[in-house]
Amino acid sequence: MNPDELTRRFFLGCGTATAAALSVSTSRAESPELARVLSKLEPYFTPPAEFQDVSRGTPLPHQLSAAKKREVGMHRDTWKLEVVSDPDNPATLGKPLAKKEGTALDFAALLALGKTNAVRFAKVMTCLNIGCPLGMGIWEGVPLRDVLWLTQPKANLRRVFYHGYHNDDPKQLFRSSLPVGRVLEDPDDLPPVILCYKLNGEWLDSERGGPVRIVVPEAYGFKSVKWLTTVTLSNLAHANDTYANGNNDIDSPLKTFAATFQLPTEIRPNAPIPITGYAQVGVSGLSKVQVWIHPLGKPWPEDDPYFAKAPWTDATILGPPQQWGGKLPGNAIPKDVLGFEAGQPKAWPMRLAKAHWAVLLPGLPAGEYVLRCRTIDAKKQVQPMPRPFKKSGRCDIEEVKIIVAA
Ligand SMILES: Nc1nc2c(c(=O)[nH]1)N[C@H]1C(S)=C(S)[C@@H](COP(=O)(O)O)O[C@H]1N2
Ligand SMILES: [Mo]
Repeated sequence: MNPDELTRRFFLGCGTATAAALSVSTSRAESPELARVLSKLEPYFTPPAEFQDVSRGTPLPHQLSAAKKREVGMHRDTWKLEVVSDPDNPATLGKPLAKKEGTALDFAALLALGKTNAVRFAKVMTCLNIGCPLGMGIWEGVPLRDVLWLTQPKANLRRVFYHGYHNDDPKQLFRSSLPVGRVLEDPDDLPPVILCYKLNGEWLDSERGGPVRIVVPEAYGFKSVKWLTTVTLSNLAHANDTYANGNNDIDSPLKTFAATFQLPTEIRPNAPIPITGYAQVGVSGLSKVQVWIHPLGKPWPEDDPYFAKAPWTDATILGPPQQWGGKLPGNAIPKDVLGFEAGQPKAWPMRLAKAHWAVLLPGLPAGEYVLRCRTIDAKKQVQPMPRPFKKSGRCDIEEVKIIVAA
């Protein structure tokens, strides 16, 4: 990034910054310390090949041979989606999409729906059990409800289950589910649940779950099942997700939290300390990122486990980047991305996405310290609240040891 771009992003910060705060930002943005760390920021969107992979399976489905992938439908030419009634809790369907009836949906039919109905939206993919997001992308596909309606459901439909190719081994089944209402309607301005076939403008590759995966905008990764083969429409009244094993809270929408990027390795005494990081912006949005440095080992009152009484310093939330990264075609935001207009976000920071932040802290005497960062969401809830439990998604206040030495 060039220095003007850095200054501009730093400047723009959150739209609510006051004049006084901005003048502080300007002088900080000009500091060489901050410029150096800002120039090393990750791109906003992740190139598809650089997403982290946490898929299960032996062998991993995306590592099967090209011939095997073709055979089992993990190729655009052979992919078939079944949308059928649950034999144990039947939904009443006029026309199931089933292989044996020759009515399963193929890729050409999905794309034909996409011609008029495709949607695109930005979303960060995060595993409920891993601290950092796996990647940030623009996901594109057909709303699942458009395919669901092809089955002419009449009644007795309460839950939608779905799973992907799992080596024909029941033990490897990875299944997730949603209440039918979430599939049919989008509450709270959320994008629809989609049958996704493109990421950052390119066909969804095999490692990311191609040819087709589910993407649930507001959910953690386990709801976004890869190598999709089967949707089961059911009258069961509750979830049956594979991820319910392992004590996971499977109804948890994305949380807001902050984390730092790598800190400078050498911090000299009394030299200003530049810090950058990202925030995941969950369903409750993001209003602030704050940091606090405390001497290592110095006690903190036990009745304040979330450090609410600490002297936190506001960081600057960086504005939208000029270069979005992610290997987007033509290096630009594609047309008609939900939440964007003329290639620019309508609101910032964007929900269900990432935001970058930076701050320059005053120097410290030699010693060992703990750096903490936290978010305050758009509803004024302070991390790790309002949902501090680990098994509903990571949101612990990050603690990083820093050493200031001559
Ligand atoms: N078929 C299938 N889909 C899956 C999984 C899997 O193991 N098999 N893992 C899930 C989990 S736990 C996560 S966090 C996301 C990760 O998405 P990614 O591998 O594209 O980063 O995929 C989800 N979809
Ligand atoms: Mo996950």
